[in-house]
Amino acid sequence: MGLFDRFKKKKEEPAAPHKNAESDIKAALDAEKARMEAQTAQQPAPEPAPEPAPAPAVSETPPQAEAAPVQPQAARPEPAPQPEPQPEPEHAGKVGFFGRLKSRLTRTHENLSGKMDDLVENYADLDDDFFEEMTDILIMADVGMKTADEAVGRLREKCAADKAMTPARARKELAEILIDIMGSEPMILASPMVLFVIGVNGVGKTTSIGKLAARLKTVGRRVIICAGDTFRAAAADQLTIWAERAGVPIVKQKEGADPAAVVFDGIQAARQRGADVLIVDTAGRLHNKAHLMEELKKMARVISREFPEAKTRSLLVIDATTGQNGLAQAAVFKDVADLEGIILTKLDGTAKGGIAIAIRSELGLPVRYIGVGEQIDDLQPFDAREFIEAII
Ligand SMILES: Nc1nc2c(ncn2[C@@H]2O[C@H](COP(=O)(O)OP(=O)(O)O)[C@@H](O)[C@H]2O)c(=O)[nH]1
Ligand SMILES: [Mg+2]
Repeated sequence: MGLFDRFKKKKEEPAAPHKNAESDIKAALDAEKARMEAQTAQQPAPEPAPEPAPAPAVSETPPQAEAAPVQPQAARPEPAPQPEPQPEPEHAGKVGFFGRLKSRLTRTHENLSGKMDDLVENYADLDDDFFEEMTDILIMADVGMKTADEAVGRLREKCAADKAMTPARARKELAEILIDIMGSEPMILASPMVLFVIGVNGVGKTTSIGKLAARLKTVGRRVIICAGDTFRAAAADQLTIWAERAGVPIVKQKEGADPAAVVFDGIQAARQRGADVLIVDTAGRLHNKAHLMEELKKMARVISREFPEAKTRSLLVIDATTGQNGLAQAAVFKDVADLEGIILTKLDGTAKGGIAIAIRSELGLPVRYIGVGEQIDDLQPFDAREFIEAII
């Protein structure tokens, strides 16, 4: 216990920012805005970006949270009674987003669907050229050669067995095959649960945590965010802004603090508030795999010691615009963490959304959520049928 005694002394940040932190937060907010604007200037947004979420009543104590402020030493020695452990898939709140999803995926849609339209128009027969061109279209959308070959191979067999098959129907069959290859496995949420969000710098970890917290909150989960990226001061500030937007508490410490110590504080807060999900942000330094592994292991050790009843999982964030490079990152992270699945971000910013299919079939990892923009509600549980129908 000795190692952890010193952690206990550290104070947890209250849910709302301190007054003296307000200027920092403002500065960080301005910086974030500027960055967003710079990004929108670089790449024409598929649709005019609506104003930042009409901040869903950012209250210090979310409706589900207990009224008492979190005090690590507060007189509540025992953890709150366990909410019934029955897991449920997180698909409430999915809210027929289909039209919106389609509009966010226009780049990939124009690329893939546009080329498939031409293919179907240009070919009367299902000959070798037809299948080869179809394979090329998939590969150009980052579906990956192995997966494209597999999908088109299955389609060839189907077409060989059905003499009445037309190019237009073959295209529909291809979509069904891709849906089958991807599968849809909604993430099972336990309570309590610790979710590590990992990935290299800039992929969208912090942003996705904010969106995920908001989403889980709307389906009635009590969420606490833990600022485990202590590498840069700005990281905790940025996460604080997202916690405010989502209306959930955040636990953080100073820049340079031991991430395991922040996790320790997060656990205390989670116990005291009877939180369902503790989401932990992490630093994205991949250049030193050994260090990353050590850091993750250390945090995991704290959890298994201090929060053994919690189910602990890691979600790896991949930036869809990085294409095959994202796959390479995933291969590295797969070695160091027990991955629950992938959050695939920035699908709104790429014409190569086929990467989602490659991730599933080449890495064997389910895509759990997709990021389709920078607003708080731009994270959706992944649904293979909706996704494929939006892009093909
Ligand atoms: N267009 C778009 N931008 C995103 C998405 N997710 C994250 N971003 C942007 O990517 C940048 C890096 O995100 P951040 O969360 O700071 O990445 P981190 O370093 O992994 O924590 C920010 O400008 C985000 O707004 C997304 O789904 N779509
Ligand atoms: Mg970050």
